[in-house]
Amino acid sequence: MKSPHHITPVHAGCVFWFAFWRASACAIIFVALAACGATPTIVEQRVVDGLTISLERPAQPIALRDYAFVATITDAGDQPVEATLVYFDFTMPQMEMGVHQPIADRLGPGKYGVRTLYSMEGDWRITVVATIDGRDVRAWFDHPVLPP
Ligand SMILES: [Cu+2]
Repeated sequence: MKSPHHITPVHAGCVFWFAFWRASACAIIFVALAACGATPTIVEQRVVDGLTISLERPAQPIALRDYAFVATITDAGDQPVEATLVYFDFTMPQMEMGVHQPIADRLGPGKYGVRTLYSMEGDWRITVVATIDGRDVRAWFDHPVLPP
């Protein structure tokens, strides 16, 4: 199976949905290429302590552009799980970067989002940190970011 990072976005007509799945190390990936003009996004899932944390992010992000990032937390019964605090920790595993940990807004049941940018190109890791019942649950998502 090809890496989702090597998939070329396809625009056929005005609305084109492309979905595939990959199961490896508890990860299921869905790619959705939405209506014309919208930034194609990718949703990746991680299972942590019986909870599923998914992150929707730009499919092929470019540095220094503003994007929406949305985390969704569900339990084993697929019900939304509320967190008292959710933040997104943006790091680069291969280098020391300034701390960038925007606190997410609650968008709905079990749904938390931020708008922010990647400060440079390269290999990034977004760690979603959710405080649930007094403990921190973490899920991380690695992906490359292209130069502006
Ligand atoms: Cu860097």
